[in-house]
Amino acid sequence: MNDTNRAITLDEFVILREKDFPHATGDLSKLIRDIGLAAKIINREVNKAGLVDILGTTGSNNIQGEEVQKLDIFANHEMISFLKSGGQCAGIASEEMEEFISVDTMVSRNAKYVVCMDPLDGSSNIDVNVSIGSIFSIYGRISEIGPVTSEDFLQKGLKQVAAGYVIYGSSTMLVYTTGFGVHGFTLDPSIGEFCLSHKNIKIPEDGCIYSINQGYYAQFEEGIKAYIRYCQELGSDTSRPYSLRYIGSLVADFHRNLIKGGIYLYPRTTTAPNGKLRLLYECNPMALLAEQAGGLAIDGASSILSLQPETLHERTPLIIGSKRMVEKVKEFLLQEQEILAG
Ligand code: P6P
Repeated sequence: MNDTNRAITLDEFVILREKDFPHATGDLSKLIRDIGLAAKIINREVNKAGLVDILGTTGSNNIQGEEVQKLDIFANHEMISFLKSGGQCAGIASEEMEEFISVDTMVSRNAKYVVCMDPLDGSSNIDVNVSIGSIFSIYGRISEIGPVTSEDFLQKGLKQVAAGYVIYGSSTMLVYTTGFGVHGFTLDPSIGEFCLSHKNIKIPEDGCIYSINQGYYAQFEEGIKAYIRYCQELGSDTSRPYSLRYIGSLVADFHRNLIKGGIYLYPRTTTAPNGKLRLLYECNPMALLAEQAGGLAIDGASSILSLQPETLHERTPLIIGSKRMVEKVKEFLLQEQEILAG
């Protein structure tokens, strides 16, 4: 709260935080506000999905071979529309589009930023009323002016200038970072504004919740199997057995762990050797948020943020959450490597 003890809106907050950037022009603030506007429209449709003909699938599959939900397409369209009209985004890469697009309008073609996004993650949960989310990652473009290039998008996660997500849950929240802490805003429907509700979020260093699809247990590498067994054992030194919580929605599982402490794992499997989650618009933004909040994010061995993307939709294993818990997984994986090395 500020001295007038009223809520601080997202728009006010991003303007106030421009002082974090000595040469701020306000462009990044405008871009984050544009994403907030799109999120309000998506939220409206997500909240009434059961009432209108927007549930269900489009009957088509996306480039990942996954059934495309009508709300996926709607969310992608709305995000693109607001990013285009806002004038701060020169190009967009999306889970819903095979190729990136240049925003070739007078105001945008020389804009400073590009956006990678998963406009609606976890959309298979829409029809059963489980929390879903939008994920975004913002980079400074490398090309100077004109149409964007793949180089503008294929940047390491540590180069992100901002990242965040919107969770459409029991309440709708926007959580973001520009590299100066992680801040959460809750949508107040009575005024249609995201209001600061969680300033400078820090993930607990340890936790007692683990999120993983144990249905793939037989396909995991031995180190991951050993960690799962560790979570399930009685442990005098820690609060084990941990609780298994797996929503099937990365944003929802991540958000719970961010607030309460915990770990989310989507490791490689024998049938998905690079895991399922995409580096550019799922893992990198979540990894920046995790590290800014004091947590860790690895692919098993390396920091997610250090990975050099080669293609727009490449996948990576993801182990993300409370620092101590991620470090424990790394220990088990290192032990497995030592055993294999004989
Ligand atoms: P599985 C949703 O499709 C998603 O990308 C994440 O949000 C979620 O955590 C994961 O996939 C669920 O995948 O294979 O466990 O159904």
